[in-house]
Amino acid sequence: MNIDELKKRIDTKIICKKLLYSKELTSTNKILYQKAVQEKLPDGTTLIADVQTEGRGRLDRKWVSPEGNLYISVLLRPDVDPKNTPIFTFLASCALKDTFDLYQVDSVIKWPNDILIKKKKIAGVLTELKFAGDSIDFLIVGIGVNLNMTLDYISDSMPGISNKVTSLGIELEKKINKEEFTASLVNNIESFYQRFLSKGKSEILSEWTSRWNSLGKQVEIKDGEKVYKGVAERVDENGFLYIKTESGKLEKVITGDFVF
Ligand code: BT5
Repeated sequence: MNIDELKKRIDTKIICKKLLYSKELTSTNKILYQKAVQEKLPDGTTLIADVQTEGRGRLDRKWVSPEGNLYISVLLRPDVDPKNTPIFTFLASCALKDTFDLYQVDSVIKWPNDILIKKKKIAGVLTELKFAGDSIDFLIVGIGVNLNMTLDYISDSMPGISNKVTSLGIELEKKINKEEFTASLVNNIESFYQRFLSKGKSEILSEWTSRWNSLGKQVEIKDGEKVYKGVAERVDENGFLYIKTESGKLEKVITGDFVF
């Protein structure tokens, strides 16, 4: 990543005001978390890496992180109840969706943290938090976006899921300019974070819901061995998904993976 090029394109007051960069590290979420524990980093501090050797998904899953893609983590210090943390995953998803829209690709938000194109995963969000007593000390919102991963790389390195993964470069059949994509993502994160600061979490939830195309549709979610099937009724401020099953029962789903 050319950081000077990136900075030229960023127009923000909070996000990236402090910008950290590494060519290679274990995980941007892990390293930013460790730094934030050691020193008082300001709201919006951002860490970007070109390669991650231990990129993480939820539940300690692996996030495949070769050179060419985007790995970015943003530290936030919002004044919210820890149980509302998923709002920041939604905030990142809104920013991602609006960025993909600029590239005129049809991206789809999947609850709770995926962005898909043509039913293939192109980006994921991992939000982690540090408590200070009963409240939040800080949050780390980590975003991975497949920008320039090739079909060959995907089929060689991602056995089992290679037909469920894509990159923006594959979709648009061209090399994606990382600085350009990253700057518009950062600018969009800033805009949603500013809206959160002025209007609160319900604003983000409604922005997310308006971009979520599963509302009112039949969905199937797998949570370990349990499978929930039904119509997606709504998502609340704690990130829970409510599904109306065939029997008419309203099920609350706390976490899980879309079956797609
Ligand atoms: C996620 O987890 O989707 C969250 C991914 C967050 C990654 C970012 S990169 C910057 C920051 N630093 C980190 O260490 N992490 C964050 P989850 O919903 O659990 O999905 C993980 C699953 O996605 C894996 O088990 C694979 O099936 C699949 N997967 C792994 N790498 C992928 C990739 N590059 N593209 C698409 N799917 C992938």
